[in-house]
Amino acid sequence: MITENNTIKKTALIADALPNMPWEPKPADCKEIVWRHSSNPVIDLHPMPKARSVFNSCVIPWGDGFIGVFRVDSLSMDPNLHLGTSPDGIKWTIEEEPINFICPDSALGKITVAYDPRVTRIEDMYYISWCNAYYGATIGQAWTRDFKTFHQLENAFMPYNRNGVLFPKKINGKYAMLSRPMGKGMAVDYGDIFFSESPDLTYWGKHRIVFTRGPGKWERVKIGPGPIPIETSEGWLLLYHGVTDTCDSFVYSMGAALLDINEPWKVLYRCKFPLMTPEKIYETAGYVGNVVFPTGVLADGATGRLAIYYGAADTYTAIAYANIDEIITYIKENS
Ligand code: BMA
Repeated sequence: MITENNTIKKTALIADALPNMPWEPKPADCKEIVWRHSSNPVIDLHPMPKARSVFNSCVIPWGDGFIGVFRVDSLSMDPNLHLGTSPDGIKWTIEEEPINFICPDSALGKITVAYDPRVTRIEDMYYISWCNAYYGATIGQAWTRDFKTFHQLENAFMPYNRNGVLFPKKINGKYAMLSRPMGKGMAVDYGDIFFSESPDLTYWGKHRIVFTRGPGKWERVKIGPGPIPIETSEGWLLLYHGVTDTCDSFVYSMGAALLDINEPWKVLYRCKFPLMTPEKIYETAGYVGNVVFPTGVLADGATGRLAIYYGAADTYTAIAYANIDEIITYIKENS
């Protein structure tokens, strides 16, 4: 962005330096805002004996490397959450067995179906949110300090809801979450992004609409928050998925918006174009073709680099890169 005295105003990424995160410079011939890792997918089909596919997962820095909670679809196609570790954010070792969550109340029920996890660090605590099954899809929650013992919390909302994404800091003294209430199954009567707050992660309220589907065709069927919001000097950067319909299926793309820092239900800018649509073979062909589904992001506060982890075609895990300045400028110029 050019300011009045003709200098480039840089967007600050409010994040620690992360010099060891995956990164590749933008190829010289690339005209896009977001570019793909050259050896995508980073997790291929059948990465371990009991897994059919690993996708829609979330990674964060941990020690000298990285750790993540992964959506693993088993050989029987049942999704569950597994822990994974990596020295470089690219080569992942994923545990064969699902995470064993300590349940605080048997009435919550055993976790049988769990998918699309997000991991949020708030101070020295790590919170996991995911799509849980409790008489239908809702938002499961848990915490850990060490990634060895995991404590389940109450479900955040009543069914039906998906894509619960916790902000990485309290806002006005409260935990803050974006989610996407929705009809049963694949019903698409509605599917818009809401904000909610909670004093204790149990009682969620003060629900506010953030934004609704459309108007662009690429996001006319439903939308949902993606990775945890990214704090910048210009507001919260929200990457999200937008879904359209074609004559035979859905197409999932990645969009972006900038939300107010103190009142994140207020949208400052919303990009009218998707930043990434399915185009590589690993995105267009798989168990569910034409899906890019961003769920994790690594950010380097020193350089403004982003590594976006996304599920491709409900089959693979892939990475794309972006630069915070370019994304923010693009959103503002195309909102
Ligand atoms: C959504 C979720 C995601 C999935 C997507 C595309 O409703 O089930 O896990 O990636 O559909 O199939």
